Amino acid sequence: MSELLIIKRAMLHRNFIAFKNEFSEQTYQYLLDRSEQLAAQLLENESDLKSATVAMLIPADSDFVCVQWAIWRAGGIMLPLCLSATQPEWEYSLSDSNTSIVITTQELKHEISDLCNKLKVRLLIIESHHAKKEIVLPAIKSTRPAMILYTSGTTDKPKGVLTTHANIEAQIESLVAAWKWQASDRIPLFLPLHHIHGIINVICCAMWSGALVEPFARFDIHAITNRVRQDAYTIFMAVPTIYVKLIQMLESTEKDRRDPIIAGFKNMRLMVSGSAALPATVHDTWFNLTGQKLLERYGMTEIGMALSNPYDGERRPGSVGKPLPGVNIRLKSDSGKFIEVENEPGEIQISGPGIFKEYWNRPQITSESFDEEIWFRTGDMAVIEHGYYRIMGRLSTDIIKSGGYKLSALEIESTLLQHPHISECAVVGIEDETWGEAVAVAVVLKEATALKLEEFREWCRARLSVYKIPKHLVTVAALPKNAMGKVVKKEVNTLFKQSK
Ligand code: MCA
Ligand code: AMP
Repeated sequence: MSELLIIKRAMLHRNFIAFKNEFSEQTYQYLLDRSEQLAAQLLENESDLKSATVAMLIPADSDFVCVQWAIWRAGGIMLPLCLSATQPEWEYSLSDSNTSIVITTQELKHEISDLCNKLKVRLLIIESHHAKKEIVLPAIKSTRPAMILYTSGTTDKPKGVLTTHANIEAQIESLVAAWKWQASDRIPLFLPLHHIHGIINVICCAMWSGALVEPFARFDIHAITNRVRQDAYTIFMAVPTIYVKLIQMLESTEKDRRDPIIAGFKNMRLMVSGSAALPATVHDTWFNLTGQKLLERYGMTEIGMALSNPYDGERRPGSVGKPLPGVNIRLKSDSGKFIEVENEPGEIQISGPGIFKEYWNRPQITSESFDEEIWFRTGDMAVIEHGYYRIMGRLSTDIIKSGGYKLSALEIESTLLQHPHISECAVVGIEDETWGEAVAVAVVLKEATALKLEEFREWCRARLSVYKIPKHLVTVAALPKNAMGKVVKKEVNTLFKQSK
């Protein structure tokens, strides 16, 4: 049987522990067996899912990998759903992706069963034990589509980013080589599993290497630092907000308890930050506290990881280093020329085997996102300084990065416009020490109405994931507009600075 590379890699480490928590542990052999049986459940009487989309609503533990591998081994495309998303957000993802099966657990099924009925989608509940059945799995070529992840951008609704097995393998191989992943590595997993930071950088790299993953349902700072204190981990991957929260926690913890935690961080072989800009002050504070120089890297759902500070060598605060193995990069200036010197800013364009295949069902947007068909236009500006790339910001003010999540101001605005008191609104990201940027909204109210922040946030809760809910609100008589009638986001941002 011709198996995917990630499965072949797991076969090299059959007896190693892949997942472990307080109560149980699972070997790679267990993941292989269980994913095979789940693949049989998915296939029913078919011989190949023929690239059907299978959405997974599965908690972050060994079952996540079993289901992921089962979908792949049965010939499907995995679509991991955000566990904390709202019903309208799930409905959008399932409909837009033409999902034909939703796979979930006994505990979570009640949350999604009505929606599956409404959309006439098959709902499959994973069983905790399977009678072992002989099955023949289809041969899956690496050029076949493997995963859809929804990402926000400059369109109002999120777009599905489709990657093939070959794209994913290239993304994993690049990181395993650059960051020297080993079978002896142990990593905590607390990042959400509907984005590549958690799926590729943590889970897939670990599984490729025969390493051990300790999952947490969320970023539980006390449980995680308790394990850090016990020297449980060799490697750690997080977004800047998490380092800010760890610094706040350590600085407010008594020395007796703090010192062993700091020793645990100091003993790790690698600590990585990414998904948003790591302020140089946070890099320095972390170094002064723990002696660890955070390795900052830059990536994107469409391209995987592209730039990284070195594993060996200078890790420069405020910089994202150099291209990772297999990644080609160029900077294009406003005037359309390619930049060949240092200190001149340009848009980052990336090509290579890790670049996604297409935006799901959006051929026009896909083709507009590439220059000369192979260079993906990231929309991020950068400059080279003394040999290292530094990210300068994004071309679009409609994209917000909060807590490591990429948010579309347009998507949030279109939801907020459904509020009965709002006649117009403009969403912006404003600087925030903990979250990087915090979502803020300026609203024009309908006549004789009022809006209180707390009530408004409550209204948002049923419609938007928690990180998309505005943290700040101002009411204005009119939104600042340019001659074309477009809201000027820079001026809305200034408005918030003045209101602080
Ligand atoms: C939560 N809260 C927020 C936000 N999120 N407030 C403002 N802005 C936010 N973004 C509030 C909640 O309303 C709640 O308030 C309180 O904070 C606690 O919420 P909770 O969700 O429990 O927070 P947390 O568990 O501490 O979460 C923080 C987090 C999480 C761990 C940093 O946001 C996270 O996992 N972020 C990582 C996302 C990620 O993986 N991004 C990678 C995308 P109250 O207490 O009042 O109710 S992939 C990517 O970007 C590319 C490819 C790359 O390069 O990696
Ligand atoms: P996503 O769409 O969630 O994959 O987010 C990708 C975006 O995150 C990139 O286009 C950047 O804007 C941002 N990003 C990721 N890593 C960094 C970093 N180290 N510094 C600044 N921005 C980053």
